[in-house]
Amino acid sequence: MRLYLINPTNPLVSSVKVRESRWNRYRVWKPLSLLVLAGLTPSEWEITILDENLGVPDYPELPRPDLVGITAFTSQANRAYEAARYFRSLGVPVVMGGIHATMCVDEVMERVDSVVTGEAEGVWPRVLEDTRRGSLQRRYDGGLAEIKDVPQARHDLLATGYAFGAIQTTRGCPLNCTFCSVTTFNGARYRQRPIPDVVREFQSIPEKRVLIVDDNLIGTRPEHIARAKELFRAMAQANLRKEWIAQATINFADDEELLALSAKAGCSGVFIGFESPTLEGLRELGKKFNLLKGRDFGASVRRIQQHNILVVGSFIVGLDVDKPDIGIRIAEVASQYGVDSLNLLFLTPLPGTRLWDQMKADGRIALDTFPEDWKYYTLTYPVARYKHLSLDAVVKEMISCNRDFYSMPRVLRRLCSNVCHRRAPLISFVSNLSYRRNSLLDRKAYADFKCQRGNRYDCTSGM
Ligand code: B12
Ligand code: SF4
Repeated sequence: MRLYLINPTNPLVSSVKVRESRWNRYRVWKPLSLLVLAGLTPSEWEITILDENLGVPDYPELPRPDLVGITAFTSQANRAYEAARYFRSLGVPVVMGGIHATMCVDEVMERVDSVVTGEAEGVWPRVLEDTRRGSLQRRYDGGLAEIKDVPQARHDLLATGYAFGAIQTTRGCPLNCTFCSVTTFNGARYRQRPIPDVVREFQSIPEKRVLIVDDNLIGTRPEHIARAKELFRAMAQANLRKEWIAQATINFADDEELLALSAKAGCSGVFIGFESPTLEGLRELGKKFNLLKGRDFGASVRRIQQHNILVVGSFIVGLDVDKPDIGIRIAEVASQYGVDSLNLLFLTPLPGTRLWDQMKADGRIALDTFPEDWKYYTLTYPVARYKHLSLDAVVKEMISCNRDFYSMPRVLRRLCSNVCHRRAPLISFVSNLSYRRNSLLDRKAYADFKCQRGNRYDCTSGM
């Protein structure tokens, strides 16, 4: 039995534009969901993973499969439907799963033969067995998996073409920020994989550099942090010889032992959501964790960097509290905090989030011709009506923030500082150049976007 697992591309995502910016070669990430599905697949299936981010295959040239499985974030949904249409026209059954299929079941049901909602561990073997018997069901619900059932991902199947491998060590997040779908999808209970499983899987990853995809690697409670320390000790002891990057909340900086152990285990960078430079902004987003009284973000960033760990700071523009000049303010605050790279995103209502429900109720979702408009839900296009910022204004804030933070003098200043402190200067420099180049590409993309979609914002600004 032949199985194709497809990761659809979205050409509007700047980090997959490898031809336009060679720095993006370092930012095409492995579709871990498909490696996990492959790990759940019995050996009688011959599996091919087709990651369209490395180039869309010439499907008619490929042998006919017995089943096609497609994953998709919301921003990939359109391309997922195109691929599904093609294979269904050949009479090949198509099953779709992942976050978009879970949040928009009805839309997806209309376009594929079968939908898997939730995490796949509990149901994927049954999907395959039903396919083999010719009795594929219309819908399977995996719900939340038992964390011990998460298999070893098949890292051997996509062994070339990427700068980073990928692994997951925990699922779920208790924080439930308004704009984020993780708590709805993976649950509020923080589930941690058994440490020996994680170490064994790490050892099977061919790349030297690895992205740990966890939404919050260390968790929030003392028992989570204790487990993170245990994991880091085990990783150091296993002498993995890997450098890895991960996502964490700012409490990562609060525990010296945790920082030292993570560095020893190979941590070279963390991605931290600061989200807003103002308290009102943090309150609006429900980012309770960053509201800790008396927290000095600059000092927190420095404590992390002292362990030779780079910090990428993520911020969001377009909050109800954001007024003109928020872009420059974010660039200044990010520089004050001393982050090594800045990732600025538009506030985007993603289906299944509290923000979606609120904006929908308020009639503020500007791009709502679905599924066509999903391609703009990359967080790099303004898809909503913002309270104090028109379409032009919010785009201007994005551009001015990136122009300021990634101006050449600032990039070089950060490079010098990282060289002086021997803090992964090369990685940081490449990351800065990649963000800089992508922000230039995005500027061009906004002009095209405005021509094609600008009329949809008629009632923006000063709502
Ligand atoms: C790693 C990651 C990335 C990587 C992507 C790597 C890749 N190609 O997969 C990068 C950094 C590139 C990325 C980019 C983006 N991401 Co992202 N990302 C994640 C993250 C943190 C982990 C994903 C992951 O690997 N999980 C581990 C695997 C094992 O879990 P999984 O994907 O859920 O798969 C399981 C099930 O969903 C299911 N399943 C999945 N696919 C399929 C397919 C079939 C056939 C079946 C049966 C089952 C199935 O089975 C799997 C095992 O249980 C998630 C958060 C999260 N917790 O999922 C956000 C997340 C998926 N990202 C999100 C977003 C918004 C984006 C961006 C749009 C914006 C951004 N800049 O962050 C871009 C879009 C890129 C694009 N190409 O369009 C949102 C998506 C929400 C949505 N409705 O789409 C999430 C949920 C985060 C959030 N805050 O809400 N992301
Ligand atoms: S943004 Fe981060 S902290 Fe907030 S709910 Fe999502 S994963 Fe958790």
